[in-house]
Amino acid sequence: MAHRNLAEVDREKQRTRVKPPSLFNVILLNDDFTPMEFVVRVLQQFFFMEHETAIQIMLEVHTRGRSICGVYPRDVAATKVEHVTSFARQHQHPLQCVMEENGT
Ligand code: TYC
Repeated sequence: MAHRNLAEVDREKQRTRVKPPSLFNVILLNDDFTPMEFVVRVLQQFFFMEHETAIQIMLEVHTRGRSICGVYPRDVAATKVEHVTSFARQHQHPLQCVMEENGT
C-alpha cells in the first residue's frame, strides 16, 4: 500500500470515485380543467412557495404549458409527484405532475 506507484493510485481513484447523485426537476403540466386557485394551493402546500411566487409559477404553467416547481434527489422528487397527484385526484382534478432528470 505504501509503495504503490502514482499511476496505480490514479487508477484506483478513477475506479472508486463516485458521481454525485442525480437531481430531478419536478414539473407541473397545464390542463384546461384544474382551477388556478387549486394549483396555487398545491405550490404553496407541497413546494412551500409564497402566495405571490405560487401565482407567478401557476401563470407560467398556464401560459407556457409547464414549469419546474422544484429540484430534488430522486426519492424526494418521486414522493412529491405521488403526493401532488393523489391530492389532485382526491379533488377530482386532472392536474399532472411529473419528474425529469436534471442534466446539469
Ligand atoms: N389552465 C388552467 C385553467 O385555465 C389552470 C392551470 C394552471 C392548470 C396550471 C394546471 O398546472 C396547471 N383553469
